[in-house]
Amino acid sequence: MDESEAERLLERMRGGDVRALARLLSWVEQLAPDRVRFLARLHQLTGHAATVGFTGPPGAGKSTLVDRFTAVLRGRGESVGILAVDPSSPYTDGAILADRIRMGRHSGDRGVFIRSVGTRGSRGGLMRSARALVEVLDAFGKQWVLIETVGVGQTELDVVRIAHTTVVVLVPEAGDLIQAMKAGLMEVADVFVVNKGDRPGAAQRAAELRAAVELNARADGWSVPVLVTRADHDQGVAELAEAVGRHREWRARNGSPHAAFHRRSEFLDLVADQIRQRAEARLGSAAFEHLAERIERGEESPYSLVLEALEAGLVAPIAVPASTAPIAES
Ligand SMILES: Nc1nc2c(ncn2[C@@H]2O[C@H](COP(=O)(O)OP(=O)(O)OP(=O)(O)O)[C@@H](O)[C@H]2O)c(=O)[nH]1
Ligand SMILES: [Mg+2]
Repeated sequence: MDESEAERLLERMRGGDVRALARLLSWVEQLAPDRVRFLARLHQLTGHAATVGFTGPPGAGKSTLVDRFTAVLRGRGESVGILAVDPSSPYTDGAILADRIRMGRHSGDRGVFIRSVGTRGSRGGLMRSARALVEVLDAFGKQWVLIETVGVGQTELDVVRIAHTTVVVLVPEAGDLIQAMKAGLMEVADVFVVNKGDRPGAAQRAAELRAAVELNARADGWSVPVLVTRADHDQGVAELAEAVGRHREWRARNGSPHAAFHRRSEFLDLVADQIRQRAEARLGSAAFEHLAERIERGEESPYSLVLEALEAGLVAPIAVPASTAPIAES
């Protein structure tokens, strides 16, 4: 697929064509140089969707909660896109991890679009793919984009940073809270949920979390709500939707103090991606092969060969190809 075909798909997608949406998602997921210009123009069509990240340890009930949250939004007639991000999963291209994503009930609902994203090599690569996917769903017209991550590693924290509001889902078991704190979840949570409220210790865990939240009062002034839910029985989900709504309004008024920093570091990463991809595109050229053979022999310093490659312009960024027609705002 080339850029002009992507634009035709975009037009169909803007008209509500879900197959065009699915194909575009697959295309932008790989942030190849030829897709970046398209994304740059697509970005002008975005900024309307509210994005919510759900993270927390495996099995905490994130998918169940996303599913019930989706039901609340659909009850209000609002459209929803869901991204299930699993860094450890080899599945890509929209393969749905059916047993992981307990959202079967929305499968016949045209107002809900579910997509899963698997590994993308580097952790930053996955985050940037996920952001591109969110932007496509936003441009499609989804009013909400929910992002579920599996696990609580650095990748997951990076991914939830894409979201305007981050919901951290824990369970009553004590070890979980300690793990969460170690993993840095205190810093990313805009809303805490203690799910599986039917289990012993839920109220105590919530009280501990509230104390921790008070102790770590946020510099930006948002006071992080702590909710107890029982997602499988639909309990506490309306309160969660209310808390997310409140955070969204608060953020619209106050902005996010971290946003500028994250935008800057993400920009640098994108630049580095592009340079790397362009450099890789030159692998195999005669000049590069000549250098590579010298590196393989191991007789010369790799550092001096790097300098030589740079000086020879072998890895220098290449001019960006000419643009095609601009995307019409509609
Ligand atoms: N007892 C109880 N079980 C629940 C509750 N919410 C969800 N579950 C169950 O917990 C299990 C895990 O739920 P999921 O929604 O798949 O959890 P998850 O966090 O998405 O799991 P991963 O995506 O694998 O990390 C399922 O069997 C759910 O039915 C709850 O409030 N109480
Ligand atoms: Mg899940």
